[in-house]
Amino acid sequence: MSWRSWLERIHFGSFEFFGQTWRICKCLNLRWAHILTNRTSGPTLIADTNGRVFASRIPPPAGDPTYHRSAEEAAQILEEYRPLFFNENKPLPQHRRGDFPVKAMGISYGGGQEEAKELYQSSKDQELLNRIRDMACFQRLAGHASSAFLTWAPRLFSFYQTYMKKLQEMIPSLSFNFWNSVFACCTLNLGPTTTTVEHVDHMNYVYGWCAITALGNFDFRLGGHLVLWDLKLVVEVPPGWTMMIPSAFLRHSNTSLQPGETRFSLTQYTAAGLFRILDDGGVPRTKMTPEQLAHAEREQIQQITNALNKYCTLDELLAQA
Ligand SMILES: O=C(O)CCC(=O)C(=O)O
Ligand SMILES: [Fe+2]
Repeated sequence: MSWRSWLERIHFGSFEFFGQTWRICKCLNLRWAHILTNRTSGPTLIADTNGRVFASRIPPPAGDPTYHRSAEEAAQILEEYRPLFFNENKPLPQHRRGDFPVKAMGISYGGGQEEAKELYQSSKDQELLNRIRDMACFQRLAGHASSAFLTWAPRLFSFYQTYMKKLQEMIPSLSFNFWNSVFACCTLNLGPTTTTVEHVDHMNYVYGWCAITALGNFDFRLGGHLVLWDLKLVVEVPPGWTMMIPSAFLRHSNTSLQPGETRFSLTQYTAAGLFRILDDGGVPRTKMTPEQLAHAEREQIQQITNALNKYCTLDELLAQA
């Protein structure tokens, strides 16, 4: 089944409201969406009609109050570092996802790059990012999201793990952001009021999970929800909680915050291009002969057809528990 026909099975209509941050009351007034409230302290799994778990909401580790402190500390650091990354006198670099500064770090491939490499940073930014990477609070958040990935999508996780191992063998000089996370890249959404407008993260691996950890000081019942447009779902995501979604094809955005609140987020993901260049044996498509290119494209179509099987069903997950 192609991803398009699969998506058609789980969504019921589409709405085109580009470039706007929605207030939660606006979504409710339309009686358009289901609200996924947060009355549980456990994970919430989102599955399709065949029981395949394709997204999840992950709480902080149970019975560990220190995790919450790490989440608070990470938010404070992002607030403190924002002016160090971005000079207030200069216009902020624009991006598709909203009106807030972002800083991406990690390994990527795509957009005409010759080979997989670490994202370019100025030496000043690299120094600041290295400091962030070394902080225990960020390592904890990153590692927790990665282990939730292993728990709730073990086949997809092991696909990532195998490819990241191959990548390291191909280019041993590459260094990963976090020793305890399978993701190759991350973005710090620096707020101080991070709310995205409707978008997809089209560079990410199409079935892959993007881990979005919400941070800051906001009332999650009133704002900062993650709106999953194709699913007609508005999800409460408290600070310290993580949403895992296939962000390359589920359209998503956030609802707006209350005055005076702050919100940041840490997203972790792996670019589709990294998987592709590994499948292509490290040869960029622009350098392939027509025969090699045709072969690579045939293989890629086969990969996409198999990709849905990387999600596990609820029954499979229960059987492993
Ligand atoms: O902060 C969030 O909840 C969403 C972040 C996001 O979608 C992104 O950075 O691409
Ligand atoms: Fe996104």
